[in-house]
Amino acid sequence: MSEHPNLSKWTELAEKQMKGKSLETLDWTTPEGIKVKPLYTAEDLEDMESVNTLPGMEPYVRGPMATMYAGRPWTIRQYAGFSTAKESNAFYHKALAAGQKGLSVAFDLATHRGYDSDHPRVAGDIGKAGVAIDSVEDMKILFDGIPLDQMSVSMTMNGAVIPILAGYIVAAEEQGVKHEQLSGTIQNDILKEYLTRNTYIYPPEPSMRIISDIMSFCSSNMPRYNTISISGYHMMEAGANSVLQTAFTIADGIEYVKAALKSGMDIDTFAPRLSFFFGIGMNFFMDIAMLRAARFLWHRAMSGFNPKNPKSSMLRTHCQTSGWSLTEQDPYNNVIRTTMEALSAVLGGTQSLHTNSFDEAIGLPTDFSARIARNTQIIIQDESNITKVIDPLGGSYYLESLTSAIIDEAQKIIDEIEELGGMAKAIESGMPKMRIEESAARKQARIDQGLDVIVGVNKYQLANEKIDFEIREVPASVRDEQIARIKEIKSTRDQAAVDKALADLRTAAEGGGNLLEAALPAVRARATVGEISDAMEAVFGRFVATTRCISGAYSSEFVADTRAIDNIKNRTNAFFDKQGRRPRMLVTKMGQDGHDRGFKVVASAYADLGFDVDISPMFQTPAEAAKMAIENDVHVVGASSLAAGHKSLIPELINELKKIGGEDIIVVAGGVIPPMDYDFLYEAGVKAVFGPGTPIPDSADKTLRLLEEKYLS
Ligand code: DCA
Repeated sequence: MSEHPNLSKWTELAEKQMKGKSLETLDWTTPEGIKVKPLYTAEDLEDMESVNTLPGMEPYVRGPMATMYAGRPWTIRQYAGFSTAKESNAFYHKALAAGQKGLSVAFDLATHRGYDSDHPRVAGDIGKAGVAIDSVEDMKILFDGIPLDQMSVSMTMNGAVIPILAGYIVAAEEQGVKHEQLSGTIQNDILKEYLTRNTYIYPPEPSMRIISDIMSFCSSNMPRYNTISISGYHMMEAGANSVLQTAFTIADGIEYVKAALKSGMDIDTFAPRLSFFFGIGMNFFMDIAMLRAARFLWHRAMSGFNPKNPKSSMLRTHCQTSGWSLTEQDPYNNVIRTTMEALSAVLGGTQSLHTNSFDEAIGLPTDFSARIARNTQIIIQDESNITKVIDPLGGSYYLESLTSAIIDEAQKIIDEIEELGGMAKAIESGMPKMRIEESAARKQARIDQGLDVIVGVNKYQLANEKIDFEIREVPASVRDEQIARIKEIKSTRDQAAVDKALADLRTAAEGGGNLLEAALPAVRARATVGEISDAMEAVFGRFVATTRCISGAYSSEFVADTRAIDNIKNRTNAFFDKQGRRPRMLVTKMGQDGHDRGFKVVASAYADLGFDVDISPMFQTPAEAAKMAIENDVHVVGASSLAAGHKSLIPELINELKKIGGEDIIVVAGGVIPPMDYDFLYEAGVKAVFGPGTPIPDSADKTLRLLEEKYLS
């Protein structure tokens, strides 16, 4: 008979197998700062508050529903949208026929920021990173043949949330669907926009009011509708580790609850329809634990508001696999990454899931890549038998320990935020943004040193990268089509009715009523998204963020081998000795692309490497970026593009530079740029293109070489 497990005997045996090396060398500290041992046992679970609970019961660690997937699997909900409403509608029909269960609409950046497609600021953005919607006529086409009383529709919209939600409601009315029949989710999470995603329009205070107005309207008129999707996803994509993602997301949730209570609502009227959205990365067990910990923390936080309805403290969430973890190099590896991340979300107990397409680091998903992404979920649901048992990892010594560790670490940050006066105040102080950026810079440094392995990027790279699949491109004609439709709508509508409705909306914005309710007549009268946004902007103003950047985090992660960064530092110093100033670079983002992780990480890392770095505000036009480059007398401009605007915005920048005497300024580009577009950019005058996954010392080396050739040879 085998002996009863005995930990000290195991230690003895393991140490023997370590041949003299200490067992502690097998410990690993995660990016969250959590120490992970090579073995967990029952001893680790003693006195742990979060173990030994049941699904569907407080504190919901094991899932919000009693039967979870054994009763009903999660919703396969793929986030999609591109080009025109007609093209996106056709894509949705195909996806639903092939097994997708819920819709999730991606809007283009112009729509997010409340600009109609004919606005000059957004010429490079129309239909690129999502579908272009200018009026309810576009909304009706988007949902043509999709019965809105039966299909739950999620819409990722935060900035222009009033005209878009009103557009969806009116499109449903015109399908004969009543408000109370509508089910779905609006993202409506503005705090994280100031923190990471940047598709805000108005300043924080009126934006928080918009959220309360939506909660209030929906709780009275649309009881099946989730009024917010409190999102950590974008924080993860911006570089937040799992503890930061959990803490900031829960803290955002607490802030929304406080705002709704302050506006006079009863907790149980709105809290059951708060929902969440988490990003799932490649740290497999960590992110399973994260979802379990988040449910515990939300229940704990909500208990403080004394709800009567148990649903008020039940965290229900959508998850998305990480776009950031996808690589342009050896891209079929992304199928495997997404499968791992999907499993993590499912084992963590998500209610709804988006799995990314493998080509997303290169371009927009095609029908082919979208099918693989969707089938990843269908195969897990239908072939693997994973759905048969609820929270199958519950009780795992390791997983429960991780769950408890995340609870403890995230709670400390939540408490810190409470001390600062809540999340809105914390965001004002810059604390969460700095923490996320620091986490991102450290992660980049670990990747650049090969400490965090990414197959195909810093290990087992392919000698010859070859794209052997189709890439979807959105034609520039989408903008012309949208402009033509706006013209037609404006010429056929009752202008007096539009003017009155917009005036009434302005009055509501000034304090006289619910904004969503006031926007409905304007939408019915065919006012456009831009006009409705402008009416509110006239009262609220438009928010402009200040762009700040951290320093020191990137280079301080280089401890083992500093040769790559020392080489660059020596050369920037040599440049200074010969030129009397450091190589100076403007890092900029043009168009409405709000992804700021890449350009922030590049800016802070280049500064650590001895460059003088200027960082432009977000949402620049090419002319504004060129002007800033001249004014700051830079040697080089680095343009970051992640939203498919590179082919119009970057050549325009070069033209604008030429126009104002900046033809000498070197332009380099980075971001999600398909390799087949590189030559186009080189011909336009771009001197180097850095795709996703380029190690920073490599891009800095190449940029510096361009400068050395020009100025030092
Ligand atoms: N037994 C019985 N009923 C169940 C079970 C079960 N095991 N599981 C789910 N259900 C019910 C739910 O209670 C719900 O009914 P309700 O509307 O009457 O409350 C219905 O089935 C749908 O399930 P749910 O878990 O709410 O799934 P979704 O409708 O897909 O909603 C949620 C998921 C996260 C709450 C939502 O906010 C969402 O879809 N978010 C997506 C956000 C998104 O797409 N973002 C894109 C970036």
